[in-house]
Amino acid sequence: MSEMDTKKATIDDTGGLQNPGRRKFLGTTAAVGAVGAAGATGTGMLVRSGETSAAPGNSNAHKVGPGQLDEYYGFWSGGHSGEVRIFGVPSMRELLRIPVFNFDSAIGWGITNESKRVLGESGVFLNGDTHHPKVSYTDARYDGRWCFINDKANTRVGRIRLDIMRTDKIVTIPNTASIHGLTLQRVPKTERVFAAGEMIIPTPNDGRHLEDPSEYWTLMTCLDAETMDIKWQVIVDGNMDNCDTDYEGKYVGATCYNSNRGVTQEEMMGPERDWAVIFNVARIEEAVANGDYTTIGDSDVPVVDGRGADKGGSDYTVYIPIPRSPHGFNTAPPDGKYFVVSGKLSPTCSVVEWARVDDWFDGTITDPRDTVVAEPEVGMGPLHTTFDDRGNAYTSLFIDSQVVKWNIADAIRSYDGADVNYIRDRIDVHYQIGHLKASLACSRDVDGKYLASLSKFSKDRFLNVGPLHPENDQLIDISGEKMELVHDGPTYAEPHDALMVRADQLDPVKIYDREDPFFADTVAMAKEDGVTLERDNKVIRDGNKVRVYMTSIAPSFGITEFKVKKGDEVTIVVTNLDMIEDLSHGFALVNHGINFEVNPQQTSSVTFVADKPGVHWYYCSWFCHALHMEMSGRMLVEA
Ligand code: CUK
Ligand code: CUA
Repeated sequence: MSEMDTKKATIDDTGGLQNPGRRKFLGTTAAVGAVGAAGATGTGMLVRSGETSAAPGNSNAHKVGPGQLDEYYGFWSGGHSGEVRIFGVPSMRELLRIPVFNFDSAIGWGITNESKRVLGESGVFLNGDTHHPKVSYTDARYDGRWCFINDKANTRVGRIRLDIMRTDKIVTIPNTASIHGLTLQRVPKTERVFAAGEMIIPTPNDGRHLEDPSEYWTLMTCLDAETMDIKWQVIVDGNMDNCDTDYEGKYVGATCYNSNRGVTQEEMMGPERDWAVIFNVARIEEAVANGDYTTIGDSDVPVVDGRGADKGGSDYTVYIPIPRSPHGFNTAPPDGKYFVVSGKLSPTCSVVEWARVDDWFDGTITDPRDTVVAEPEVGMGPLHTTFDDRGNAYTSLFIDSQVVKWNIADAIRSYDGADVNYIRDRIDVHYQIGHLKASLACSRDVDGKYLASLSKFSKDRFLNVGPLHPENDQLIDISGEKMELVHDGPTYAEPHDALMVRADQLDPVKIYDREDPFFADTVAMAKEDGVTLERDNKVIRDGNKVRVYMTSIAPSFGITEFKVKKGDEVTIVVTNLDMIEDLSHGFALVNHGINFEVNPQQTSSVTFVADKPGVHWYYCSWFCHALHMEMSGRMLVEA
C-alpha cells in the first residue's frame, strides 16, 4: 500500500465533508450553473494531498496467483466500445470481450451470417454505447441464463447468452431515444427487462414539434426477457436516467434529472428538486389488457400514459421528489426493503422504503415525499450506491473522488432526529469515480467482500500512453471496518458499470452443442442442400449463388481449393469437427475483409460477392497446431 498516492479523508462527527469550500461550491446553484461538469472535475482534482490510506486487518486473500482461478465473474460494460467484458475478480484479469453492438475483427462479429442475423437491421451501425450489464435472476439470485445490456448510442437492448457468451438478441426500441437505464425483474424470476429512455423527443419523432420542447417526451419500455418482444411502454414526465426494480416483482423505478424537460444545461439543472418515478407493473399490464392505451406513429407497442407529476403521480406512477438531478437508483439487498437514490448535484442520498410506495398506490400516503425515510449527507457528487451484507451502503462521490461508506439504519435514525453518525469510512479513488459495485450487491447473495470502483480518470497511475489515458477500475476490499484499495485495473474506453457473479453461479459450455440455436439457420440451409455438415466437404452451385461447405480439423480445412466465377455470391460454411476443448480455428479470406471464429463443434458462415478474379488464399487465424501456418486453401475466381 505504501506506493499509493492517496490522502486519508477526515470524517467529522456530523458525517459531513472535510472541506467546507467544496460543499459550498456544489451547494450553490449559481456556482454549479456557472461552471458545469468540467469545473466540477477540476475541483475534484485539486484537493488531493499526499497522505496514505492504510487499512490493516481485512480478511480477503485477494491475490490470485498464476494458474489459480478467480472467485467471481465480473461483467463490465465497455461503454462506447459497444461491447461487454468479462473480468476475473479479484485478479481483475480480463478474460473475454463479448461484442454486442460493435464490430469485432477477432471473432467476426458483424461479418458472419450468424452475427448479422442477431444485429438485424441495426447492423448498419458499427458503434454502440453499453452502460449497464444486468445478469438474469431467479428469486433475486443470479441464475446464469443471460446478461442484458443497453445501447445508449442507438437506442437498443441486447442480450448475451451466458452458456456460450455470445449475443443472441438485439432489439431497437421505438418511440424513445437513448436507452440509458436498464434493469431486470428479480422475483420470481427475470421475465421482464426494463429499459429507460433518457432523451426527450417528439412522439412520433417524424418532423413535427421540432422547436417545441413542451412536446418532447420519453418512455419506459418493458421487454419480455425470453422472446425479447416489447410488451409495453409508459410515457412519463421529465426524463429518465438510471433504474432498478424491487425484490417482490411489483415495481421498476427510475431517476429523473430533467424534470423541466429542458433542452439546455441551465434548464436541465434548474429545479431544486427533480424526482424518482416508480412504475406499478401490475396496474400497467392491467391497463394494457383492458385496452387502456394508445400507440405512437407506426409502432404497435401499447403506450400507457404515466404522466401526472404535478399531482404526485397517476394510476400507474408515483413521482417522488428528490433534490437536484439525482443519478443512481439502487435497491438494497438482501431483502430489498429500501432503495437509494444518489443526488449528484445535491450532497445527499435519499432512502425510500418500497413498502411506502405500496402505501402511496393504496392511497394511505398522499404526499410522495412521505416515502422517503432518510436523506443522509454523504459528500460531493454522489452518483451511485452499492451495498454489503451488513447494512452498509457505499456511494461513489464523483467530485470528491471518493467512496463513502454509510450505515442505512443509522441514516434512518438520524432522519428521525437521533444524534448518530451514519458515516463509517471514506476512501480516495483515482479519480472521478462513476459507478461502483460490491460483490453480488444486486442480489440476495450479497457478500460484502469486494467493491469495484470505476474511475473515469487514471491520471498519474500508469505509464503514459498518450493523450487518451486508460480508465482505472480499482478493486477495494470491503470485508473489514475500513475499506482497503487492493488493485488498480486499467481499462479501455469506457466501463460505466460492472457486476460480480460468484464463479459457481455460471456454467458456460466448453464445446458447442451441434443443436445450438445460434447457428441453427445455417444448419437448416445445409440440410436443404442435402449436406451433412459434420461430414461433408461440398461445393453447391445454385445459379450464381455458390455454397461452399467445409469442415475443419486441426490442422486442415476440408476443402483447400474451390473455383467460382466473378460476380458469384459465395457463402462459405465452416464446421469445426474438433472435439478438444480450446481448439478453435478461424477462417480469414485475404483481401476480402473476412475473418471469423469457428470454435469446437461450431458452424460459422459468411456470404460475399466474389468480385475480384484471381487467386485468393484463405487461412486459419486461430493458432491451433504446429501446422497452423499451413492450414490454408485457395479460392480461384474466374474472370
Ligand atoms: S452511468 Cu451511464 S452515464 Cu452513472 Cu450508469 Cu455513466
Ligand atoms: Cu486451425 Cu490455426
